[in-house]
Amino acid sequence: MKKQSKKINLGLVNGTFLSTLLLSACSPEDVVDKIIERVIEKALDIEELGACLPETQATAFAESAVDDLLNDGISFSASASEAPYYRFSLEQAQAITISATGESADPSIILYDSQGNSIEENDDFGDGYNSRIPLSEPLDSGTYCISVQALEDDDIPIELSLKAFVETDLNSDDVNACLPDTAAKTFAESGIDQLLEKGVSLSASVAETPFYRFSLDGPQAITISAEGESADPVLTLYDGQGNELADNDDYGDSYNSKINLRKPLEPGIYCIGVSAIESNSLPIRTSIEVFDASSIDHQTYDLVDEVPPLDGSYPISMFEYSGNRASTDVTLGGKAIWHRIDVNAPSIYFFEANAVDNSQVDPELSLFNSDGDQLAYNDDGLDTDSLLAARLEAGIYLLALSQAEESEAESVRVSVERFAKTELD
Ligand SMILES: [Ca+2]
Ligand SMILES: [Ca+2]
Ligand SMILES: [Ca+2]
Repeated sequence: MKKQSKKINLGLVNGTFLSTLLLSACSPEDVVDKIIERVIEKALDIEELGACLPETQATAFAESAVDDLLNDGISFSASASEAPYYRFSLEQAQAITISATGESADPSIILYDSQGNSIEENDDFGDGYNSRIPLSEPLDSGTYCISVQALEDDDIPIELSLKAFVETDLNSDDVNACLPDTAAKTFAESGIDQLLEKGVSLSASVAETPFYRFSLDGPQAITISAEGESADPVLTLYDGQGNELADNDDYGDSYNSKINLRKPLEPGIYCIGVSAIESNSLPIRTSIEVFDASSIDHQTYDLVDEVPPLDGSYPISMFEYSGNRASTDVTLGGKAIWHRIDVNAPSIYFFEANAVDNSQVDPELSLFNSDGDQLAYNDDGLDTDSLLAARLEAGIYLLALSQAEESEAESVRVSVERFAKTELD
């Protein structure tokens, strides 16, 4: 599914706010937390919904108490802008579960008592973006209110439901996780280390085989691929305990998936989950081979699908600092422009990308560590310009400047400002 993956979106209102905060700094940790919190709020443009007070207008779940309806459950579907509040009453104490479903809206819910005191809240339950409040302890009889907010899009319908609590509501319904007892096909009887050079692969539909298990006897940097464009595969890698390590839906310019693990996996047991967006009955070829940096197409760096290597085989610029600031004008076309940042001591960094010379370019910034993990991303901080804040430990980082909307090659000024932690003491 071609969809921009959800990224940590950090932005800032303006430099003034930052300077003020930094000058009034008393404790660096506090300041940074404040800045980052503020930045996240601004970037996500979250308007705090007020508490649900007795006089607050709310959609009623039923004309009278909902007790008799809980076994079957009751639900409403409406966007958060249409129905931000729901009210219900209980004649007797009841253990209930409240759910809000609509992943693309990214719901977040709060349960209030009749006076507007919040009892419980949830944004994301389990792996996805849906919300759930499972209350194993019965709620007393009385009137309650639920607020529903959409963090992503408040015009997308969210299904809000209320039903009797059952024990399994406490489990995240991540049916896709590969747990130690999950049935899975294996690539080999034992460790696949010796087979990686040639690669191992198996072909099956998701309906036949949703999981593949393999083990490594030594540390190995590997590449996992799933091919079958008409099925539109999605790959997820789990460790032996079922913890998710990495995932990918679409890689490069296709619907196939690929996970490159340039940092070697430790010896142990791993499991690959293969799902499909289009079809569970079409075959998908799942393979594992040794990771080979030279096999990576430069286009994946141009498109910010992968972090380029630091060996000089791909152009990466360094900032030229004057004091703690650096700024450079670049011409940004269809390819990302990469900068390397060497951090010697824990510091706070601010990156900006601004269109200059009246250019119409819409820049975006992504920050990665040298393992290729994305640490921060911002498209629009102020207008369409980008702004990123990050607290960085010593190490090597990479900043990608790219176009959010493809346009002609245009001028962009990319700037960086750093603050050593000690300067904030
Ligand atoms: Ca959510
Ligand atoms: Ca895919
Ligand atoms: Ca932008």
